Amino acid sequence: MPLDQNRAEIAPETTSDVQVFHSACPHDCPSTCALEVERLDPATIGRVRGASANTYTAGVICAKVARYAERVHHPERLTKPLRRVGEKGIGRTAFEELSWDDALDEVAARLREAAERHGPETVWPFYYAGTMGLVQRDGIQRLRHVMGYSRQHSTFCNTLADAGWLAGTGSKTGVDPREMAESDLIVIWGCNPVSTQVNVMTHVTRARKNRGAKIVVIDPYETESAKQADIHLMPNPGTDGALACAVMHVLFRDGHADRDYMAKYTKGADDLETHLKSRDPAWAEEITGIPAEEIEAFARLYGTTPRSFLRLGFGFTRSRNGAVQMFSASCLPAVTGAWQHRGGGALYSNAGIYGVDQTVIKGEDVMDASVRLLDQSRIGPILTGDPRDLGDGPPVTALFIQNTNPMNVAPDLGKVREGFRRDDLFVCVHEQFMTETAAMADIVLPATTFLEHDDMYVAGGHTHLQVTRAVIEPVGEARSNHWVLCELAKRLGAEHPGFEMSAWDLMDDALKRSGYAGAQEIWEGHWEDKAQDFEDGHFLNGFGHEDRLFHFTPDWSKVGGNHHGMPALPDHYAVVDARDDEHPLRLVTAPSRNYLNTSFTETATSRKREGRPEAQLHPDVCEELGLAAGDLVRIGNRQGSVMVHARPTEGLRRSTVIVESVWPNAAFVEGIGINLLVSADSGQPNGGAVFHDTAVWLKRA
Ligand SMILES: Nc1nc2c(c(=O)[nH]1)N[C@H]1C(S)=C(S)[C@@H](COP(=O)(O)OP(=O)(O)OC[C@H]3O[C@@H](n4cnc5c(=O)[nH]c(N)nc54)[C@H](O)[C@@H]3O)O[C@H]1N2
Ligand SMILES: Nc1nc2c(c(=O)[nH]1)N[C@H]1C(S)=C(S)[C@@H](COP(=O)(O)OP(=O)(O)OC[C@H]3O[C@@H](n4cnc5c(=O)[nH]c(N)nc54)[C@H](O)[C@@H]3O)O[C@H]1N2
Ligand code: SF4
Ligand SMILES: [Mo]
Repeated sequence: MPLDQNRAEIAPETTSDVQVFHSACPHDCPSTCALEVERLDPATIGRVRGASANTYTAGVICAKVARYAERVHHPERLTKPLRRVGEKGIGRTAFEELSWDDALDEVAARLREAAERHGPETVWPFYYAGTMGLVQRDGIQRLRHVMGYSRQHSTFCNTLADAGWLAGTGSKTGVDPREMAESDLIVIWGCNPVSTQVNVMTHVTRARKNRGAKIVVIDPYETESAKQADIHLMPNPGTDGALACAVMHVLFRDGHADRDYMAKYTKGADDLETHLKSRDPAWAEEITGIPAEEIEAFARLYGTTPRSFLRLGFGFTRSRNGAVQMFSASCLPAVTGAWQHRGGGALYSNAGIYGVDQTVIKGEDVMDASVRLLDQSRIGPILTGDPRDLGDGPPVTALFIQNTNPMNVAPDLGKVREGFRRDDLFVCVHEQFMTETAAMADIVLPATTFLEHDDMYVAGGHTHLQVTRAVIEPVGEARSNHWVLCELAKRLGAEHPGFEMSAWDLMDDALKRSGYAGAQEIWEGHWEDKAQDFEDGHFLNGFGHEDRLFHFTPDWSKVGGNHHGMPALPDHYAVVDARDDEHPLRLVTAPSRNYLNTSFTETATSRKREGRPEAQLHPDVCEELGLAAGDLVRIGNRQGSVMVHARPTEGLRRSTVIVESVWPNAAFVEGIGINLLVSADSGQPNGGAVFHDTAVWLKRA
């Protein structure tokens, strides 16, 4: 088997015994840590550490990536192309090995056949965030656009958060996260950084040590981050809009609103003040469950601390009203003018600062906007033929999947499973492991990890652009996404300059087009810091909208087409899956610490640390139902029910249940996971999955 022709040389050797190479964490985590990887020999890595020279990573990474050798050199890594000869869903024993040439020929033939029969839109290249590298993640777009295959609306993760942030600020940028060290108050809102982006805590800890900063966490349960906070506000899920309004009510009422700032930098302040009159802490207590005194105290603290930093996460946007929740929270620093102060303001994401031109990587030059757009979070309804998604178009009869595990992570899992089981659906999955999605495939192709291919990374959670080279040779016959796409392109007759270039050259070309130094130069320096200056980071030269103002009265139609009924001002937008007599609890499926989505569910250490899927329940609820720790409970709604073990805990409200995720289906007693209960409804105005927005019933199993 020839080596990957499209891959640059692996990193050159250094002199010491164990050689250390720069890399970057490819996982879908805002931290995008700068890494130092020990290479024991050209095929083997040792420990992975955080780069201490990187001012954001500052030498710290999460435990699961520190032991990445366990994942790269896992005995169950896929090492050969496979063809399914047995039943769908069983796993490895249902597959036989075949050569790369045969496998690629077969995939190309099946995609061609499908397109000949139903038209190219019947083929759906499906991808997400297994690697966040700009070349290896997004190259699939090029094949899609050249071939006229169905387009994908990527809504698993940040669609609702983006919509809400953009509505007010108009720009996907914010304050440099390193400034948190200079804050006096840090509000961690709807995120759980101890688990989901550990480096936030490094900078939070600095503020606490150096300045005695106060830490507030706003989360429906007592996460590890909440345990470290001075104040934990515990809202009912999906009610942060009400909390934000009540806080602003107090800010106006008690003279903490900065009228000069608002006059200069914002639009709609008078309407806002009037609107907030009726939204006092007592009103918000009814909705959020947070006692009015706690809201008052938090508002006072926020209003009297100029250097107040909001670290806004994704968690509180994963509901039908998620965009409004994010928008409402983002209004706070525009009321107090906290944006003007070092260590003040807010950060949701800095993904908007990089401006890397991905036209060639994604083949955007040949994209036909009239080709249908399928919403990835609705893969269940789509594969089961929902006319709301397919309209007059053809059914999806061929899926080519890279970088995602929809059989676990997608909403409405019952339909996803039903869809994948269809006999008339051809599925090719390019994967590192025999995931439950790969097990449904007709052809499985082995994929490299980030340590076996070249790529470049931007980060939402900080400001560095990083270029990496492969550190080790591919494991077995694993090949990169880019290589597979180029080989398929050849066989499908897909012509585009991007298929003639190596991953390295694609990167180099994109960087130079975007005004950066070339790939080699950045790789040698490990990263380039694209931090904005103070004025821009704090929007002191104006916000992102044409009028340069922050909008308290957003134009939702500019953010997405489905804006009917959305509130004109920050508010509690009561469109969530509300509790009722039959469904008295609200389910939140927050990420678990030792998995990253479903990545690492294959590693023994993560599995051991997580134990088993559990429902965290208030002790009173357990008592009512006669439940002891470890008893099986059944949680359900109209979509179905799943069984998990009960874990009584004081750290949540009686009406909230937490099942940390994302476990393989096979970890559940009945072989189907928590996303069975999550709706495939999309949030307004631009879509977005609603993973934490589910009313459920619960009983002893
Ligand atoms: N260990 C680990 N790290 C991860 C991931 C993982 O699976 N595991 N996933 C990665 C990915 S893809 C992403 S997008 C990020 C996401 O990371 P975060 O931004 O942290 O978002 P979530 O993890 O979805 O949710 C964070 C918290 O929001 C809370 N939450 C849920 N609903 C509400 C609400 O209505 N209001 C409020 N105030 N809080 C709410 C949840 O309880 C949870 O503790 O993390 C990344 N990092
Ligand atoms: N219940 C619940 N469900 C959720 C969430 C939640 O909080 N709760 N979070 C949601 C969120 S925020 C997200 S982002 C999605 C994420 O969902 P996914 O993007 O599907 O994330 P993973 O489950 O980690 O699956 C990524 C897969 O890509 C593979 N992979 C990694 N690198 C490469 C590569 O270079 N090439 C190829 N071919 N494959 C590769 C990995 O082995 C892994 O199996 O899940 C969503 N689902
Ligand atoms: S904290 Fe996030 S970015 Fe850093 S190593 Fe862990 S998963 Fe990767
Ligand atoms: Mo995500």
